[in-house]
Amino acid sequence: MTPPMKESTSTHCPYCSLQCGMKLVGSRRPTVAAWDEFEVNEGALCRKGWNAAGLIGHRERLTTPLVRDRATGELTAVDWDEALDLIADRIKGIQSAHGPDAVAVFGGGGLTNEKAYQLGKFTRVALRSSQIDYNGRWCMSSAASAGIRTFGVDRGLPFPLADLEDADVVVLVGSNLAETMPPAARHLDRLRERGGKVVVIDPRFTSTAERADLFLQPVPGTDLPLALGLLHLVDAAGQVDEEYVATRTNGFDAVRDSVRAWWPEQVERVTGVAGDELRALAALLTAKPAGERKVIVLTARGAEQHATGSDTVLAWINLALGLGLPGRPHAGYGCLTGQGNGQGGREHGQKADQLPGYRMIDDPAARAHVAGVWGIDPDSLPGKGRSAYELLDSLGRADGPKMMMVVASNIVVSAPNINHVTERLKALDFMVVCDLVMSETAALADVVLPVTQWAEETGTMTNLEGRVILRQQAITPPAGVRSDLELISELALRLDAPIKFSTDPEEIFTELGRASAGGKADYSGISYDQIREQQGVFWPCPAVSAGPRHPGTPRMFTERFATGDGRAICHVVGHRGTAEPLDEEYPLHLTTGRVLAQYQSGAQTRRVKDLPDVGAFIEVHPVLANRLGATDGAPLVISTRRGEMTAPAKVVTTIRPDTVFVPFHWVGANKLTNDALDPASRMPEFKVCAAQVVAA
Ligand SMILES: Nc1nc2c(c(=O)[nH]1)N[C@H]1C(S)=C(S)[C@@H](COP(=O)(O)OP(=O)(O)OC[C@H]3O[C@@H](n4cnc5c(=O)[nH]c(N)nc54)[C@H](O)[C@@H]3O)O[C@H]1N2
Ligand SMILES: Nc1nc2c(c(=O)[nH]1)N[C@H]1C(S)=C(S)[C@@H](COP(=O)(O)OP(=O)(O)OC[C@H]3O[C@@H](n4cnc5c(=O)[nH]c(N)nc54)[C@H](O)[C@@H]3O)O[C@H]1N2
Ligand code: SF4
Ligand SMILES: [Mo]
Repeated sequence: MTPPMKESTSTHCPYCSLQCGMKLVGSRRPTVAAWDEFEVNEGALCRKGWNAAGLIGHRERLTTPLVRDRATGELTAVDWDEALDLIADRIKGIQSAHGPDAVAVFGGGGLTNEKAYQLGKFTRVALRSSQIDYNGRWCMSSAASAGIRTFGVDRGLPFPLADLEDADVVVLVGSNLAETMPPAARHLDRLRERGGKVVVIDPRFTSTAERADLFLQPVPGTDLPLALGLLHLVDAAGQVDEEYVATRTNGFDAVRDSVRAWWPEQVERVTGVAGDELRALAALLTAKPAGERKVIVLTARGAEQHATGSDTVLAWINLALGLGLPGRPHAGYGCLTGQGNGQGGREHGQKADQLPGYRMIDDPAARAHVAGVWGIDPDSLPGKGRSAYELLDSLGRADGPKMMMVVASNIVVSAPNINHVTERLKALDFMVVCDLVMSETAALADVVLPVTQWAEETGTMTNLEGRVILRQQAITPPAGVRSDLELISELALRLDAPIKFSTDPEEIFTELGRASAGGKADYSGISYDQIREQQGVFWPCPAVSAGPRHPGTPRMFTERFATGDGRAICHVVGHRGTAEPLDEEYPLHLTTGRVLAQYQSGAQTRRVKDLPDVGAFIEVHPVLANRLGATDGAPLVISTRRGEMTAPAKVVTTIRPDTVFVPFHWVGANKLTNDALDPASRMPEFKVCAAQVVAA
C-alpha cells in the first residue's frame, strides 16, 4: 500500500553527486523549495535542481511497458505481465543456447544503493551471469583505481566538502565545479574571503577559472607531466615533507628519482604551461613549512577521462604525499565524483569485478561472505566480467552477450565512439531498457520498461563526500510504472531464482549493510533512522554489538591508510602521451564536457522546459575561427577518425587556440570521441582526441 503523501517532504536532487537537500512541496504537482538546514548545500540549488520537478507529470513520461511489434517494427504498449514474461522467456532461450554469460546487464551511477545492490545480486544469482558493468566506469574509475592502489580504499572525498573553506590552497585539476556542482563553489568563495587561494588547471578558462588566483591552461591530456614537474620543483627546493614521507608512505624515493628529469622547461615543452607559472604554483603549494600546509588537491573528469587517467591521478597523489597532505587537517587529495550515486554506485556490486562492500569478486573470502548473506553456494557465483566499454564492444560477437538489460544509462549518447557502439547494440538478439523517458537508447530496445523516478520512491544515495543520504518518497507514482526493485523481483521469480528479491528499500538497505560488513565500504552500522537524525552518515560505519552506535567517519586517513601496514603506497608513473597524437589531417585537440543547465545524456534535462535546450556547439578560439573563416554561430563540421558532426561555432577567447570543446549532452560529441582505454581503470579517453574542423 502506498502511504498517503505529506504536503512537504525533505529529499534530495535527482541529479549530481552533491545530492543537494531540497523540499518537495505539494503532492500532485509538487514544487521545489529550499531545505536550508541541510548542511551540504544550505538551501542553495543550481538551475537543474530548482527545475527538478519539471519531469514530474511530464507528458513524455513512459507509463506503460512497450514491446517491439514483429510485424510493424514499432514499440507497442503491452501490460506488465506480458512484457516480463517475454523478457524471462528470452533470457531462458538465449541462456540455454549460449550459456549464462550470453545475458548482460548495464547499470548506472544514478541508481540508489539499494537498486545497485539488487541489480548486482540479480545478475550473479538470478541470471548467473558475470556480464555486468555500468556507466560509472566512464566517470571516476581512474581516480577509484588510483585511490585503491595508493590508499587501499576509494572514497571520492576522504573529508567533508566544507573542509575546503578552511584550506589555504585548493587546486582543481580538470574540474569545472562552478558549472558542474554550483552550490559547492561557495566554499571556494569563502576560502578566498579568508585570503586562501584557488588554483584551476583547465584548457578552457571556465566560470570556475573566474574564481582562480592562479590559472594554468595546459594542452589537453598533459596533467600527468604537470604533476611530475611540480614534484620535481618541490623536491629540488628541499620542500618534500620528509618526516611524513618517512612515516606514512612506502616507495616515495623511487618516485622522487623518477621526476628528476622533469625540469620546468621540459614540462613547458610538453604541456604548454610556462615554467614561471609552474614555479608560481610550486611556490604556492610550499608557502607554509611542511606539517602546516593546508593544501587540498582535487581531480575531476578533465584529468581523469584519459587513457592515462589512472596514472595521472597517481601522479597528483604522489605530489600530495610529497607535500605531506593526506590525512592532515584541511589538507589532502580528493576526487570530485559525478553522478548522484557515483560513490555508492561503485560499492555494492554492479561493477564487473566487485561484490558488495567494495569486495573483489575473485577473492575467495569475499565470495564466501557475500554468498553467506545471500544464502547461496559461493561456487555458484560467477567470476569477473568485462568492463563497460569492453562489454559493449563484445555485444553480439561469437563470444559476447546476445542480450542486454540497460538500467539507468543512455548509452547511445554517452558512450565513446557511439557509431561503433550503436552497431554493437544492433547486433544483439534482444535488448531491454528500463527508463522513465524514451531515451535515445530506449528507442532502440525490443522491450522498454517504465520505471519510477526519484521523487516517487525511497532509497539511499552516497554523495561525493561518502555521506549516505536518504531520498524520501514525496509523491505517488503515476499508474503503470514500477520501480526497478519491483521489476528485478518479478524477473527473478520468473527465472526461478534460488532466493527471493525484496522490493522494500529499507529491508534491502539492511541486507546491503550485512553484505558490506567488514568490507572496505562498510555500511553495516547505518540505518535509515540514523541518516535522518544525522543529515547523512559517512562510511565506513561498522555495526557495533554493544554500546553506542558508530557515528560514521567524516575524515579518513588521520592515523593510517587502509593498506596492509597503514602506509600509502607510492607508484612510479611516467609520461606516455595521448592515445591519438595530432597530425596534419587531424591537427586540433578535441575535448568534451558539460554545461550548467544540462545533465549528462540530457535524457532528463532536455525534456525540462525551463532549462535551455540549445543543442551542441563547437567552442573555438577567435584565432582558429579566423583561420576557418567562421564567425560566431556559423556551422562547422568537426570530424575525427571515428565520425563527424555539424554544429554552430561558439567563438570564445577562453579556450586554447589549438583545442576545441563540444558538450556531450546532445547526440554528436561521442561520434567523435576515442575509445582508447586506460589499462588499469578501463576509462575511455573522452577528454582528448585528434580532430579536424572545417566551415560547413
Ligand atoms: N551541469 C552539469 N553538472 C554535472 C553533470 C552534468 O552533466 N551537467 N554531470 C555530473 C557528473 S556525472 C560528473 S562526472 C561531473 C563532472 O564534472 P567536471 O569534471 O567538472 O566536468 P567536465 O565538464 O566533464 O570537465 C571539467 C573540465 O575539464 C576540462 N578539461 C578537458 N580536458 C582536460 C584536460 O586534459 N586536463 C584538464 N586539467 N582539464 C581538462 C574541461 O574543459 C572542463 O572544463 O559533473 C556532475 N555535474
Ligand atoms: N564525450 C563525453 N562523454 C561522456 C562524458 C564526457 O565528459 N564526455 N562523461 C561520462 C560520464 S562522467 C558519465 S557519468 C556518463 C553518463 O552517461 P549516461 O549513462 O547516459 O547518463 P544519464 O544521461 O544520466 O543516463 C541515465 C538514464 O537513466 C534514466 N534514469 C534516471 N534514473 C533512473 C532510475 O532510477 N532507474 C532507471 N531505470 N533509469 C533511470 C535517465 O532517464 C537516463 O535516460 O557519460 C559519460 N560520457
Ligand atoms: S548541484 Fe547537483 S545536486 Fe545540487 S541542485 Fe544542482 S544538480 Fe542538483
Ligand atoms: Mo560522471
